[in-house]
Amino acid sequence: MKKRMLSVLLSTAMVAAMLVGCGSQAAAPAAEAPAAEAPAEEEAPAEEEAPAEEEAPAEEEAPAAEEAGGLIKVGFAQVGHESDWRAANTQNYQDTFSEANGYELSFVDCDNDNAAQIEAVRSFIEQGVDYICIAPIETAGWDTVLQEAQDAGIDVLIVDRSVDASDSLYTTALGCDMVAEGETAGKWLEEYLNGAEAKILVIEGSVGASATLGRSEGFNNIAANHSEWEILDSQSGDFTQAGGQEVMESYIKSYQGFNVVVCQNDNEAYGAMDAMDAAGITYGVDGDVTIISYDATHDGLQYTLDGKISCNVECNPLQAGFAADVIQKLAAGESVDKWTLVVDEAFVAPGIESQYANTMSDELLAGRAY
Ligand code: GYE
Repeated sequence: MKKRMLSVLLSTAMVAAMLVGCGSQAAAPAAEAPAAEAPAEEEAPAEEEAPAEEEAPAEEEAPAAEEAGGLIKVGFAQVGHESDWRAANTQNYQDTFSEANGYELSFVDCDNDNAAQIEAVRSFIEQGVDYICIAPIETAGWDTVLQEAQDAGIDVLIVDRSVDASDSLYTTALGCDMVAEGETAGKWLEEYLNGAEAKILVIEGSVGASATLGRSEGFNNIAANHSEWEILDSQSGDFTQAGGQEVMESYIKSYQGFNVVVCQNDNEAYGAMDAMDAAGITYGVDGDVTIISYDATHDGLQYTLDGKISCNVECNPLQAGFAADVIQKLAAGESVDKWTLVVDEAFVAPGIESQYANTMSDELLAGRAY
């Protein structure tokens, strides 16, 4: 049952990660983590050292997990491994919820299978973990298993994506505002086109995911104000490069004269660019088609710096520190906010000035570790 007596103080870096805003500064903890050495398993290596952080409060001491009676057991039901964003998010959880930091992490890669994810949560309940983090593949279908966790007295954190279920069924949620991300993309396009016509193709993320639903809703909110914009089609590329390529190849066969492609993550954009390259369609600031992408991972920002992706709306994957902060507070018997927003920015290619986005530069790219 619930084990709230643990009051292990987190390493300074974990706490500092919550205190700084997200955006590029929040990249600091992962940037300093030994990402290349960490195995793709439940636990980060014991030799991993917590990075120093100047924002850390003075009273935060090194973790005293053993004295406090053992490691905090955390189960994490991760979406899968569909994208570079996801890989960075997984690495960040494995680095943060390490034994060295006072945790025993049970990590399950649910491979984008909703039923498998619900079963993973059930097995965490059976194992009697102290806390469960769920990055929900889809928004729907969570009521029963969340009720089971609540009945078992286990705090649940809904992370990254959101669920339809009542917030009385989980302890807290954290992540980026997907609707706001979609609106940022739409407002940037509005500013960029400045009244010109747009024939838009959208490559959506995974069906039923809040990241997909929110980004579509936000973009459509802005598109609704523009009779000169036409969304020709909107289909799922499943947040993968192969999916983005496949959808773009079929769009190229079906549509002519499109001048905007919105990819709901960077990996889809890579696939869409491959498809356009093969078809001899030019894109980017000097091409016929304007590409908007989301995530702003390192490679996505490289393409933005190169002028191939015109606008890239960030979604910060370095969210584990926020989850650790919540868990530490709960372990100490403190109350937590129902929702923690991870803030994002947006980036545009050199030569574009925008009130909604930073113009890419070598310096901005150098600060992007994932
Ligand atoms: O944009 C995509 C990943 O849920 C915000 O999932 C996340 C999304 C991210 O596969 O790359």
